[in-house]
Amino acid sequence: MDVIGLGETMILFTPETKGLMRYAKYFSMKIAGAETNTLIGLSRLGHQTGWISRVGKDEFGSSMLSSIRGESIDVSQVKMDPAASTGIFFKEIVNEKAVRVNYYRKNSAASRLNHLDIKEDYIASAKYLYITGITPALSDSCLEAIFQAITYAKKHHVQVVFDPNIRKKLWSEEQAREVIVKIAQQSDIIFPGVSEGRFLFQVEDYREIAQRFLELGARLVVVKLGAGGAFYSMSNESDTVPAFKIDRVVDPVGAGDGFAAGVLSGLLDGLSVKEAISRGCAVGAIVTTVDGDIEGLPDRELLENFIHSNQE
Ligand code: CKP
Ligand code: MG
Repeated sequence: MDVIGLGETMILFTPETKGLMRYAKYFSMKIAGAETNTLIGLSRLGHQTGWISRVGKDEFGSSMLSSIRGESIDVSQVKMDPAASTGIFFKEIVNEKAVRVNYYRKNSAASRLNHLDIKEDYIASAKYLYITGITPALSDSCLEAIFQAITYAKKHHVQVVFDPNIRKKLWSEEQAREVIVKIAQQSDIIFPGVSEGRFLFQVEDYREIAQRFLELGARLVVVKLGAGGAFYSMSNESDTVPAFKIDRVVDPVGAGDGFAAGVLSGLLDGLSVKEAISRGCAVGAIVTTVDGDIEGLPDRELLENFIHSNQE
């Protein structure tokens, strides 16, 4: 296995029309969740991935499982929980600049994930463990599950890759700060955004943000700068990687997950860190040009064509 991810995936409803969702009559149904967005991105690029989670024993859970299995992700560690429902959320595109996410996920099946759901052998079989700051915000048992997975990863020299993905709707600022820092202290690779660095360390400069994460113990920190590309820092090297140009952002949600998929794919392929991050920028950019969190994730051919056309 190349990458194993753990976290909640939800059914995503998007109104067919833009504007306030209170006026929407028709919705399209998709699936989305930060960790599986990344795993699907990796799988489309040919890497072996697995997902640990729970879904409800309901129609949405069945639909989600077959979609994710259909993306060639191993779902042997996903339980169908008869005691709770699959989480759902709505993505309201009010206008080009205002995209709002409305969750209906409290006490969902995935929030009942616990440390006993994490199998040591399974974690040990991966090169990378991919986690985000969303999972520990879901419940105490999810928080324990995250730390259990990290413990097994450390024991078996599996690299821990962490996207802070701070969701203020899910927990208090104090809790978020405390837990995100604790996870960062155990992570090898971290993908923060500038606003997350600002929130955690009260500093604005992306170089400073990277430095703070390095001091917590990470080996590689990649700060996402959106249209400005990315800045990475390691003990002996740091640099800025330019972004790819796109005509128009159709839907920004999922770009960070696509970015993570691109970087990990590059590292798995043995590219240099800088080249891997450039692949991350490319995948993140492509994702924003398509409506939906996973629909824009490219396969190798689409990725190569995009990179090529940007170089012309
Ligand atoms: O940070 P991103 O826009 O890349 O993440 C988007 C995902 O998991 C989205 O798919 C949603 O389901 C979520 O983040 C979340 O729980 O907010
Ligand atoms: Mg993100």
